Amino acid sequence: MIPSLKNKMAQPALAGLALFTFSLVAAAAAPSAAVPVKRLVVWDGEQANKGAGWANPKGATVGPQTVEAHSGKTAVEFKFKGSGEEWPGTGWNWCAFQTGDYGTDITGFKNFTFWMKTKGKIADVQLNLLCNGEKFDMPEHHTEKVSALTYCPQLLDGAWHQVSIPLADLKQPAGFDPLHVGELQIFNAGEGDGSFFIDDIAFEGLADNKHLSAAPTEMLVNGSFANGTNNWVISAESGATGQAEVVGEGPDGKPALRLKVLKVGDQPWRFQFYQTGMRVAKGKEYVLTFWAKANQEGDFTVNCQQNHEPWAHPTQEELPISTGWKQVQFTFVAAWDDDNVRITFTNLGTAPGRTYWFSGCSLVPASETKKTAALAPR
Ligand SMILES: [Ca+2]
Repeated sequence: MIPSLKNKMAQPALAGLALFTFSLVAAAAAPSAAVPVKRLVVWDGEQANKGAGWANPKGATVGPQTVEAHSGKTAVEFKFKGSGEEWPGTGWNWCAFQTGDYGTDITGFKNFTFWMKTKGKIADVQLNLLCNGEKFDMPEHHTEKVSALTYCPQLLDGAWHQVSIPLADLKQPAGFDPLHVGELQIFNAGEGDGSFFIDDIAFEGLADNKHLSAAPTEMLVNGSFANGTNNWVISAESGATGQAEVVGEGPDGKPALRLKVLKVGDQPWRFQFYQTGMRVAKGKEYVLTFWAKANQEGDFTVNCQQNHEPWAHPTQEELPISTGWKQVQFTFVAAWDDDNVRITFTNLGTAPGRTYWFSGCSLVPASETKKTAALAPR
């Protein structure tokens, strides 16, 4: 019998369920690059060490430990004891059960993979993936379960093994959101008394999906601010000071970067924020889209700038900002072939007390069409 796992988080009274949260360093599990990557580690206990879990039945535990690890010093241990009736199980959520726009976009990947070591009496290792919902654990969409033993028959021999499962085998039900996957569920389907050690949870391999390769490539990392201010630089200098915080005050409660000017410097641009490291091609058009508002009407400037000498920024635009959320688009044609440009939101340091909110930033190539106009420096 498979117990109903539906609404398990929404019903904390469910007998035997234990929820474990770990406020480890909220380090970035963010994708390491905007271009398609061949491997994305979502949890390894070291660089990507955010996470929280639940375990069932009563007495079972889950959490990071440092006795057994595949990488570094840390792996998750799920320790359980139970009869086959109970299907001892756990969920390890690498978004730490954050609600909203969290989770991993798995659409570009071919395989789900992790390292595992087992100890004690084990019956089977069934697993599936969960996506995040708009609210905490709702809707709870699971892929179909598979047995890890199908992919790694020697898994129960007590040594570390990599288990690699084609995502195509983890069949997604209607409504499953592959853009926000956040949890590995894993079950000992049968009688058991032992431990699963899990480390280096990752997605690997590029999906051979023509439809996806035609989609625009997001060039910003953490443009949504879902990972706080990771990948962004907030700069106040020459006397300018300010406060920066990521808050849930964006459109529809999404994360927003809130910047408050405390003191202005000698120039408005002394207070700015930016992201670096994008590659642009001369003559190619790019579209920056974001949401913005302020506590007073005014204007500010966005540009695409070289992130090195001579810091040229021929492509910039002064934009109005109002007290209500507005989605803003800044289209520019790259003036150079350059693999280290930055997108800067600047001229923010105009008056003490002025507060800005930015949310949902995205930068994509407009098309492959070469443009010849608008290349003249201003
Ligand atoms: Ca590790």
